[in-house]
Amino acid sequence: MTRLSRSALAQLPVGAARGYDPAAHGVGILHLGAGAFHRAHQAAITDAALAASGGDWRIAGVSLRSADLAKTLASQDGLYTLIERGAQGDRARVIGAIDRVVAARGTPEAVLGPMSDPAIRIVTLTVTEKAYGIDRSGPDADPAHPDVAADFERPAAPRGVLGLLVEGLRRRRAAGHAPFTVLCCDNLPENGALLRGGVVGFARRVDPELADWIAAKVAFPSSMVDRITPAATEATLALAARLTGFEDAAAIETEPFCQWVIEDRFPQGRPDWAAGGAIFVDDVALYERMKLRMLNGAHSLIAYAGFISGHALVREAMADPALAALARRQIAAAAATLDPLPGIDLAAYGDELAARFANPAIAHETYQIAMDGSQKLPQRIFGPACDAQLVGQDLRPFAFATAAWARYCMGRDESGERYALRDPREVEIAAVVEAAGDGARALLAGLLRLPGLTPAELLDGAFEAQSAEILHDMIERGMATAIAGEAA
Ligand code: CS2
Repeated sequence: MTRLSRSALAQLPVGAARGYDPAAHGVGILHLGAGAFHRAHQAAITDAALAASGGDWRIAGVSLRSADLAKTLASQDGLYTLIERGAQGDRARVIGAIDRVVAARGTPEAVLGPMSDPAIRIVTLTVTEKAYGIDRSGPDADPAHPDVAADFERPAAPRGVLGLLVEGLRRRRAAGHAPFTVLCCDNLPENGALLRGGVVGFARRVDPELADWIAAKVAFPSSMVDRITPAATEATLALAARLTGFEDAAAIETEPFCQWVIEDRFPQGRPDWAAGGAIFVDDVALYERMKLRMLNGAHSLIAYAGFISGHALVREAMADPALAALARRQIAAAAATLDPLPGIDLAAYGDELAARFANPAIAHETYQIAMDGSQKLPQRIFGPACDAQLVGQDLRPFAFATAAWARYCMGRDESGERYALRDPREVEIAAVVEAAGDGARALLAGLLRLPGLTPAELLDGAFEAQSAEILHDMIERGMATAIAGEAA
């Protein structure tokens, strides 16, 4: 079978490409973190924008960890197949928005070169919560983060996200070029303001004048991104070949749903992302909170409770009536903490979430979502729990999700088998687990008190007591029984 490449575009089945010539468009966006999520979301929407309205807005992607993707995409002229999988069946489309992907590990110039190029007008990011190194209480750069600490020492040869952005902006300023806009697309609350705090804070320590220039000149719009995208497997590649007739080693699969809500602050211009379905609003915060609390909060509950009770996939967890009921309870409890959103029916949004989680065509691993809990729980579970507590709303759903995370932190399944926690704070977590022995109360207290993790108002009160009692039950009777009891 022939490998996907530019010359294949004309031979694709009808509708499998958007019909514009990718090579006719220059590069205007640098994207950090070119993994499956970016390729299923921002790149797909940019593809639609290029087809509809043109512009020099193709994407140079940066892979911060692996070099494989860079090589594979290079051998396919940057093209890859995106398969949407839903009730209507599978639909494949070849995406032409990515010009190239470069591997940046150990070669900061691969990122700094394009950042210094005035043709790059936007830098977008999906690097995951843990990669930033931002102290959220500031927000400010977190000197305890290994990348931040290393980059403070050698700011001209950075390896971390904040260091790269600051050095890139320093070079732009030195060359007399206008700065690029920085668009965060990770699942963090008020992600634009957060990243701005981290970047300006970093710059403040290495070059205070540069910090003032960034604070005055660089736009950091917030954005809310949503598309459930599991890791690709061999089956994904085989399906892509079947649907397009071309071999594709970079194919990915995703759900039909796709949402991108963006604050419209792009001083150097932007693609016509609205043509690809993006929504531009003045303030993204309400949408972000809705998505982080309702979707991601329920996802985390399903991931921890599902993983421990033996469900490898989210859709399998949703086929367990008791766990599905708890997922719905979580969605409703999260919705109750939100201010109304213009034009959005939260109940309908919640129903849609449950249907998306149950999508029989999407194999999304609970273990994948369980990763990095210490980076996710604050905005997904603790934030809404604080708001719920303020108005006397029942805290039980949030306590149950917290207990399920704590059970997962024990690092052993119910048959005693060990698994890797995959959390940047796993050494601290393991120390708490070790010290607590089998005591649910001590374990929960220790985990909640990891420095900077839990808001003070959730400690020592009903929330902590309830979480500890539920954790005790999960350990004593097993997760499946705890779930069934909770849902009854
Ligand atoms: C998930 C998200 O892995 C996770 O933590 O909750 O990646 C989720 O699938 C996306 O935010 C959906 O838009």
